[in-house]
Amino acid sequence: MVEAMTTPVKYDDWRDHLFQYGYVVIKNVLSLEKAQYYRHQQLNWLEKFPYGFKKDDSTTWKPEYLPAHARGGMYFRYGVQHEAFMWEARQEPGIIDAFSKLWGTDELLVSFDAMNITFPSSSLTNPKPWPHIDQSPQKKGLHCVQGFINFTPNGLEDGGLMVVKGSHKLTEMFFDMFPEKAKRESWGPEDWFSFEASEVDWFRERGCEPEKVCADPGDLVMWDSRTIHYSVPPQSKQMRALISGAREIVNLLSDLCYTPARFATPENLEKKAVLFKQRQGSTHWPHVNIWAVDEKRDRLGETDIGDRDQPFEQPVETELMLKLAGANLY
Ligand SMILES: O=C(O)CCC(=O)C(=O)O
Ligand SMILES: [Fe+2]
Repeated sequence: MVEAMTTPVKYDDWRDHLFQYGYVVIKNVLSLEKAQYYRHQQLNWLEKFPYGFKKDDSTTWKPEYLPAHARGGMYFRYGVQHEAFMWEARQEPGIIDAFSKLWGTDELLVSFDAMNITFPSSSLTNPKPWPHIDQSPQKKGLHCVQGFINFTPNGLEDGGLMVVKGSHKLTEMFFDMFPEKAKRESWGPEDWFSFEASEVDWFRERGCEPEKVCADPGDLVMWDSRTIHYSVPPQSKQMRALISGAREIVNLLSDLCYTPARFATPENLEKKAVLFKQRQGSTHWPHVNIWAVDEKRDRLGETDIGDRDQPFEQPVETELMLKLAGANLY
């Protein structure tokens, strides 16, 4: 049985905000220099493909010059989840400390999740909100807290993560009231539910308003997987007024999610270790939903000439990394 966190006490730190509003921004988990280093690594990664992307030439910040991605900037393929810099980021002490504090243990697993690089060009963005939660309506209580480490300035106008503030406290009530909705088909994973706009209104009528989450480079954003969330594109007018050089890149981050290793069954740990050895990406979840992200192998409707299933730079396998990956036991 998977353990869910019980209703928390007051901590007098960022955890109170997370539990009350369903999300939190933890400031300066990485230094500005470190954030810039990772931003550099991400852009270099895009330049390694044979599609013509150049980080210093904004005319190439378009899908035809970029590896295949989803929703304007989420990269799931090409073994990116296991690039050396992705693993370096996942082992950052500030990030591990935050998740250890949250769960009350430093024996954690980490997800093999996507990387996000979203450029301000409107052709890259998906303007339609896609409000959803990443925890199954069948699961009770808190099972998963997701996060990302942010590498670029991200203000109100810059697009990025929207949360429906406080909705994590009402999702259970929503599915109790409308049990037939919980059975609605979704695109695959069990731990996903997509809301219609009228359903989000149900939450708004109960005081949960959508809010743009703003963050500076080096900040860690965390949210309860029961909090309704989606991403929004930059509002282009304001964006053009703000842009200069590399700061035109509005949303550059790595998705991160850690949960206690004891949440995983031995079977899931084994599956996770296999995915890790094969350098496959998986879902947002570290301890369940362990399967390879099976994306289509084409790009812009054609055979992908830059397709690959291994990272360009293999990560150095540290003891911590092997434990986070489920390959070594705690
Ligand atoms: O782009 C974002 O910030 C949100 C993406 C998302 O839904 C997720 O990471 O679960
Ligand atoms: Fe999500």
